[in-house]
Amino acid sequence: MSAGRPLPVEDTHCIQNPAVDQRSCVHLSATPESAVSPYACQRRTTLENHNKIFTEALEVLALNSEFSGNQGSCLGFRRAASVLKSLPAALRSPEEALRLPCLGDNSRAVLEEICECGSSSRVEEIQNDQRYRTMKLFCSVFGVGPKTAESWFCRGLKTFEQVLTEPSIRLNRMQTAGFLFYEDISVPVSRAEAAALKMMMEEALLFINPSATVTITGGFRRGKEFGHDVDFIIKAPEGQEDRILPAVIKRFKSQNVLLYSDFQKSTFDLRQLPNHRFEAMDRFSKCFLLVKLQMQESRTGRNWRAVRVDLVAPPLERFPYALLGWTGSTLFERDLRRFARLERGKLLDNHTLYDKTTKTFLPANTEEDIFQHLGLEYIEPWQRNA
Ligand code: DCT
Ligand code: MG
Repeated sequence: MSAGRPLPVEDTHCIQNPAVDQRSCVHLSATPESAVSPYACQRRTTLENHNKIFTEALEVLALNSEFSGNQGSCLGFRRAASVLKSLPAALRSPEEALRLPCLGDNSRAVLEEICECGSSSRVEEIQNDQRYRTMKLFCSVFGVGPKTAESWFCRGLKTFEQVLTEPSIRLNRMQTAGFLFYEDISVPVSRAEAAALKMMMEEALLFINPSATVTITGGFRRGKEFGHDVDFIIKAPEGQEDRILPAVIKRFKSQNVLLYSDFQKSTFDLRQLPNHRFEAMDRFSKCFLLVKLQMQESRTGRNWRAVRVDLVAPPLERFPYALLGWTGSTLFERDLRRFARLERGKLLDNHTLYDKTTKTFLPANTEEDIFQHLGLEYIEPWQRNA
């Protein structure tokens, strides 16, 4: 919960109102067609953002709250930005925002100032703040999260050089790779590069098990042109899922294209109920890789660049839940789960959907089945950019 003025925090909404679909929606105009739901999974959010000037400012505030360990405030600003991203047109006045859900007083104050002055003094102050700038720089390294970044900042470190020459700092394997390939990893991955990586994956699967298939998930499945990594989900024949990723890693190693790998063995249990904590990772077999992608020419003078690749291999029967979870966006997924729990009495995560009333697991062959179980209109992947 935020330390200062309370912001809209998760789960405060509609607890007593099971008919949220109609009643909790806020109307932009008098017609019900323009109602905006407080749940991202009831909004269609494409990549066409008409309110960038506001959403970029709110995202700076969200990141600043995250760096301060203020999760409630961070989520409040992210939700506000997400609502604005879903609008079919730019906000014309701060008064319009009064009719929108998820916009707390702090978010509204920022919108007002931007409408009046063209920018937010609070956002500018944050962007010039040494702590914020240093935390952002450190967190841009693969393997460095806000806690590590903060501990480095609190020791007076402000540059990569200072971190790398500080004798008391011991980098882990991931961070070492992060610094080693920083130049490559900090350049966004293009859709064409993601397609080239998919071909590498397909070649590896053809060698390992020709019945296995691979699908791009994450931002690229939502239509993004660039991403910080490429996310893949593997559909393996029944009972084969736990063998696939170690075999892919072995194949990439033998081809000398693997720069780093962190394989996480499956701890998946058929009978386990969905996890209440959104932040908890799923229990499927997965790996986080740094892969060499062949290129014609490179800024670094080599004929390859390092790219981050995440792979997940769920059991066949759980594929639709995993695909839905790994497609994102993060806020869309968070709201799907929140909606399931608060509005439908169901528990959802990347593994399964559980009905608390009937105490049953609900089967799904497709993502559409999951939306149907939840009584939600189907939202296409390219409309999940919440
Ligand atoms: N995800 C998940 N469990 C994990 C990791 C990710 O459910 N352990 C989900 C959340 C979003 C999606 O997978 C992809 O994650 P990211 O790559 O972090 O997000 P993105 O939307 O693909 O962003 P980018 O385009 O920058 O890669
Ligand atoms: Mg991604």
